Amino acid sequence: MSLPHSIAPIRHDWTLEEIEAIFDLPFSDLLFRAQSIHRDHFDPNQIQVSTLLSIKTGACPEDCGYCAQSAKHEAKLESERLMPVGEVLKVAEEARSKGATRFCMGAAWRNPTDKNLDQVIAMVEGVHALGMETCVTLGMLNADQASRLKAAGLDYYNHNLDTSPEFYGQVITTRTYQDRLDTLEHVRNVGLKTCSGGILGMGESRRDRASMLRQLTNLPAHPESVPINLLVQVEGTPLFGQAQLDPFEFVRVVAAARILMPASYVRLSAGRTEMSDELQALCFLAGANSIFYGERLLTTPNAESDRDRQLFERLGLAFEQVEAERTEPGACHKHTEHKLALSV
Ligand code: SAM
Ligand code: DTB
Ligand code: SF4
Repeated sequence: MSLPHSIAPIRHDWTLEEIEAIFDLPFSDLLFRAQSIHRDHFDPNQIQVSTLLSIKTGACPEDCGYCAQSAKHEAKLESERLMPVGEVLKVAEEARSKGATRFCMGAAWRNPTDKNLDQVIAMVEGVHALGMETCVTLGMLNADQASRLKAAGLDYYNHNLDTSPEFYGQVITTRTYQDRLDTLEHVRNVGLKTCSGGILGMGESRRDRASMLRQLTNLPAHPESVPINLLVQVEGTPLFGQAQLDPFEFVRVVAAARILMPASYVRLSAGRTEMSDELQALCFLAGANSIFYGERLLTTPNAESDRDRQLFERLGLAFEQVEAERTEPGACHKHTEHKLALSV
């Protein structure tokens, strides 16, 4: 007779030492633990699929060392003004017809002005009316802007911590770590779902990676979505030419994120063009259950959709479709399967 299986509690009090011990586990033990926790909360063969669109590109006043869109760097990039609502909705409709259930819109702003926000709100309402989940990432928000977005029907706000508090100053100097935590607090306070994660491969140490995850897991509520980006190296940015991260270290971070935030979606985010199919499969095994799908991220190419469809088919994975009734972390997620055939 097998012993009853107890589900690990959702915790917000992890110490750095505990998290470092997770990172130090033998690889197979780490993956087994992550996959077991994953199965307590999710169907392991379903992947949430989001499509990303840059609604306002480049000329950003911030100096994030990884980003092609900073006006402070030499990256070759055509700046574009805020897209008209109709054009955005056309792209969203196309993404929906290919199987995406969430549409994420990104703008290269330090923070939106109230006039900017009026236009973004029209986009959110339009995408919502298409029956898709909506996500925006617009930089820093104040409390009032967060509640306006909530009232417009926005589902998620993406705002990444990017790295550990200790390493942060080597990557960004124009806004503080506390600024980011404050924006996340405004977003949480109005009942928007938070999407927050970071970037790996910027020259940070394993301790920094553990420390970043500690910040995320010890927030008052776990972000519902945790994007783990592999740095996309863009010529002209300060971080171009960084040494490549050991791919197994990337998988370890995904597994640790799954263990620390059991009921959150962990997104295998930027950087998939540089990953083999085998590495992505290991990430799914480690508990990643969300991807960006579609040919472009914001300013750089994403993995080809054909390749993704083939990979899903080879691995027996399906696009997840969230039912109208939404669920919160901690509850068991309710999904229906979205047949891949629909997306071809
Ligand atoms: N300007 C807004 C902000 O920074 O909050 C929103 C857009 S910004 C491009 C969103 C996130 O994309 C960043 O926080 C960062 O984590 C990620 N990102 C940007 N450039 C990247 C790159 N080259 N490689 C990996 N991730 C990147
Ligand atoms: C996130 O964590 N990754 C996305 C999204 N949130 C906005 C952005 C990735 C950007 C990759 C580089 C580019 O295309 O400019
Ligand atoms: Fe601007 Fe966002 Fe890029 Fe930073 S990450 S430079 S805030 S667009």
